[in-house]
Amino acid sequence: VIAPERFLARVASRGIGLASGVPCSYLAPLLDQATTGAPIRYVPSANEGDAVAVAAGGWLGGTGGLVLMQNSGLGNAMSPLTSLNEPFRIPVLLVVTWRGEPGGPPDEPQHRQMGAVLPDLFALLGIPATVLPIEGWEGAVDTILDERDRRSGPVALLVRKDTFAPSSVDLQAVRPLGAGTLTLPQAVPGGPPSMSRRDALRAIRAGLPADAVIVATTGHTGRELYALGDRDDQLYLVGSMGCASSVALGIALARPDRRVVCLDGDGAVLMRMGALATIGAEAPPNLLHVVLDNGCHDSTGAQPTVTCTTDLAAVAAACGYRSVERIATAAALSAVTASEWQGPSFLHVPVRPGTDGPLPRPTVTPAEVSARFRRWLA
Ligand SMILES: Cc1ncc(C[n+]2csc(CCOP(=O)(O)OP(=O)(O)O)c2C)c(N)n1
Repeated sequence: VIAPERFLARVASRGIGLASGVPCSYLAPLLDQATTGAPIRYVPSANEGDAVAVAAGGWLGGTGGLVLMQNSGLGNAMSPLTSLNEPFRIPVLLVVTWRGEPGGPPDEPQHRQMGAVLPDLFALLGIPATVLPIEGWEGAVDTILDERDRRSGPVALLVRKDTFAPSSVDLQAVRPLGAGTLTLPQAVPGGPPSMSRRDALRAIRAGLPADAVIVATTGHTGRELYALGDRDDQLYLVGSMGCASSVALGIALARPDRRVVCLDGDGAVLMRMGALATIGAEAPPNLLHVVLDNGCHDSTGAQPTVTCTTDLAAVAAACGYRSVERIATAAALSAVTASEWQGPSFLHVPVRPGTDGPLPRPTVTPAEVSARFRRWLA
């Protein structure tokens, strides 16, 4: 069996500094060791897709990413793997358990179907995947990481039962369980929003310090930010809806010296609301999460979301964000973004649906956007 600390040390020596994942019992020793934070920082994500996005953010911030998951969660990760890692050419090492392997040890019925198709699924996705052997595991790790570097994309190690030696980590001592104390924000009067999305973006950019980087959610938000002026310190996500805040979290953890701003949409936040809980728990002081809430999926034809009955600011407060504010005017928005905010900070910004003026699509490709963003941060 493989000693989990040796496995992590090996991948750390290949430039991996940030891990994220969702547990599988096969990976328990590795997860216990990772939870100690040595030699790799570990972020427990709410689902496997968020974990892929956190690792992607780490890479953008200059450190390699590792994702730990059960194969039953591969479907959750499909959106960022195909619409974040692939177009932006973001490498990541996936460590995926092979539950339900045909001919393998007896397993639960819910693993049968995914177990049967797992290697074929990776092959279809064009993601190199190989079983992590116990004999000669170091060579297998090195080979798959060489492949990661060669293709600048995801690669996977498939992990069988009893691959890792039990760990001696006392989890309760590392990350004690327990309830926190919560302060919910005051309710504010409703009424139609006065700001447009473009007003809000302009106000945010005007307020931010020069060293801040921006991660914009997919759809019209990224395009509208681009319309205001293309910059190397702006990342316009396409696809991977809901992953912007996890990408921003990864960047914020990899680069604690930089201010990181996530521009999110209400539909996107609702799609992956678990990310708010992870951000609240990791508590990066350099992260500002702005939700431009137009109450609809504006980018796809303004179909309503449910934020008229869901208080996203209260959700963020309940998840442990350090400060939560509701902001209704451009002047207030500039003032807050220019202030010495202490994150994780959440700004709930009601905006009008629709777009002011033309909305060009970025002519830079996603791969160019991520490469220059990473260079800028370095
Ligand atoms: C997983 C996934 N499902 C659907 C889409 C299609 N899509 C692109 S943008 C968008 C709407 C996003 O809504 P919101 O976050 O509220 O931002 P807004 O469009 O209002 O600016 C949708 C549904 C997608 N990109 N990814």
